[in-house]
Amino acid sequence: MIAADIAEQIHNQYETAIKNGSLKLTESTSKKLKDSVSGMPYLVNFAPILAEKPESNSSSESNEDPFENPCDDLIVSKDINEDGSYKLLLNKYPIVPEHTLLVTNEFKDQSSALTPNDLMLAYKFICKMDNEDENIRNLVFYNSGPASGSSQNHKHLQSFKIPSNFITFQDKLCSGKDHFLPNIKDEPLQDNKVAFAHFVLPLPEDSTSVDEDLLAMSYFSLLQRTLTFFQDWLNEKPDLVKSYNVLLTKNWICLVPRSHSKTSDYKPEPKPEEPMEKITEETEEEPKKEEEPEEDLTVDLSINATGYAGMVLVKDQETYDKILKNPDLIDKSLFECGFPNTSDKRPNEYNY
Ligand code: B4P
Repeated sequence: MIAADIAEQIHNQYETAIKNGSLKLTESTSKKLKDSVSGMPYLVNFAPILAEKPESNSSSESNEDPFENPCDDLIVSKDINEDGSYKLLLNKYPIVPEHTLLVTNEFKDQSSALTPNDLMLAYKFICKMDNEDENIRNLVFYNSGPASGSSQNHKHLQSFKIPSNFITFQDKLCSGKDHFLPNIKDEPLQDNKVAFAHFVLPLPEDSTSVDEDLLAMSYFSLLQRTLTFFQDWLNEKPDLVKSYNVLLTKNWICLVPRSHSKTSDYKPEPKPEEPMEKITEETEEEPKKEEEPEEDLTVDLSINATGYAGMVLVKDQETYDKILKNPDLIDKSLFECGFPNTSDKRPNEYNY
């Protein structure tokens, strides 16, 4: 059982850790943007100070597992579920306050699938943390596999409050829809206006009807579709390693298959060569039109699960400026780090 006052415990521990210098909130500015095609809302967090740090905030420099013996100030609970399975830690390097980590007490691999117990714990945690009267909603996410954006191999789920007044595209997709399990007739929800593949299921409004079985069946039905990509792309891209993001709120669950953790790893397919121009015997040469320089559409983004809820972390000024000028670059980046949207495709036999 998760303690009834867990939100208060997190708050108090966070204050202590800040006061003692065990945790430092990285300064960032945030800006709301919208995709011009899909209308997908974005919240871009710009944290230039992170660009100065090594690629991962983790203690990977020492190859140590930072979650094995965490500093006391970061521990909210050593046994959050009162069954020995999970501890609750504060994120040592947050950019939003009270960002927490649900970490397995025994070492488990971050690429392992979520268990019914993991899912139920995450859901119960959200139920305890959400506060409808105060309009507080929480997101739990899981970055699994090398291309998912994860930097730590010790199994952990993460959670923070969804910024107030931010509506994710999954919220819109699930609005007014009842919970269902996918079958041959009803595929998981997928917004056909965004470029990247994702699979979403609405969860029951009444939290008392949500149990381990319902969460596990929802998760595994989405996981099956997610893993189909790695099966299908095996011949074309044999180096692909199974990676995906899980996003969970009280209202929905979403899985996103991942091909790259950052945009700089993406290599576009080479364009087919232009046919050679015919040489004609015309005498008068037409004056050559001055070619407009092509707009530079490359951005440098590392994307984890939060990106696929529209919350994007930007570390360098150049990328930030480009995104402010052209917010549609976010959808392009989410596509490059994911797989093509499949909402117009009929399910094949692998999906079942
Ligand atoms: P992972 O799943 O492995 O990786 P991640 O969240 O993508 O963060 P990463 O470490 O790659 O950092 P990034 O520059 O992308 O999670 C590992 C978690 O453990 C991280 O949260 C990390 O901070 C934390 N951690 C590492 N060592 C620790 C220790 N000794 N004790 C406690 N916790 C430890 O992102 C920088 C920061 O911004 C990360 O905290 C990230 O979670 C957060 N972030 C990224 N996108 C965000 C968004 N859109 N909104 C809010 N926060 C965001």
